[in-house]
Amino acid sequence: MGDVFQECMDHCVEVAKKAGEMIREALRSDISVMQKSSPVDLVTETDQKVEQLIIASIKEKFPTHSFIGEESVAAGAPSVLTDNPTWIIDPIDGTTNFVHRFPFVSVSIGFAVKKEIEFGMVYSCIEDKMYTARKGKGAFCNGVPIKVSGQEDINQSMVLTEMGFKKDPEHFQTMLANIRTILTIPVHGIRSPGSAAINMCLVACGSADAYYHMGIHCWDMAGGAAVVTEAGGVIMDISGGPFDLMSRRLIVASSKVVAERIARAVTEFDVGRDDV
Ligand code: LIP
Repeated sequence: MGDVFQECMDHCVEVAKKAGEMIREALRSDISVMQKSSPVDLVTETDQKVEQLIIASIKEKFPTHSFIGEESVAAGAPSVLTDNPTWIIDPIDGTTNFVHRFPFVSVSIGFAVKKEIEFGMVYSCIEDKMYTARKGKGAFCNGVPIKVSGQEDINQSMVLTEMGFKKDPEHFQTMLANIRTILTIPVHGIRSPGSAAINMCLVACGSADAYYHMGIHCWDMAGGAAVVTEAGGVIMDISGGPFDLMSRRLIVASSKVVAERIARAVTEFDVGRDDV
């Protein structure tokens, strides 16, 4: 496919900038909030409009490509990754942050070919930070190269995770117990910025040393996975095995030793898959 990928990536950055402008504009007006699967699973008109804008713009330029978009899947579209070039889109990663005007809100887009991520982009649109990465070509924030901290000592690590309400009481207890286990290793601290994609970029630029999560989706992970990998980070499954984009869980870290330490510390719970 040669440098069609670069063309795709340039277009991705352009459309994400437009999406970011739309999100910033929406933050200046009233935000109407709707519920999805539960009172803490939110969607706004802006999520839907931004996704439509992104998909329409990409479809016009690359009509044969496939899409997996958070809001399209919520509306019944399939969430299956095929070999076809596929854009994996989260129009607003951090919707709860957006609703509260908590300033970590991103547009996340990953581009996969034959199920391998070729490039990723995360636009933290309130901070105006554009993270980009293409396979084998490094990771950047606003055009400046970034890299992970390289931290190998878990005791000196800043760890990110998210604390969502879990309907299954056993899952909820396990999530809280995992936080306790990590804190008592001990680590320097745990933070929850509220956007999976931004969390991965924080590890990518060395502001945090690790991030783990069970229960997110491929659209939360695809863009950031490219960024953190190209920044020299390690990405793996929560079990310590290979990362699987459709598995709804991951660990990213500044080093293999930190990622493996987290894998040993956390207890898994079943979160299902995106593609079943
Ligand atoms: C969100 C993630 C966040 C997680 C939420 C949700 P959304 O994505 O980025 O880290 O805690 O459960 O998945 O729904 O705002 O795109």
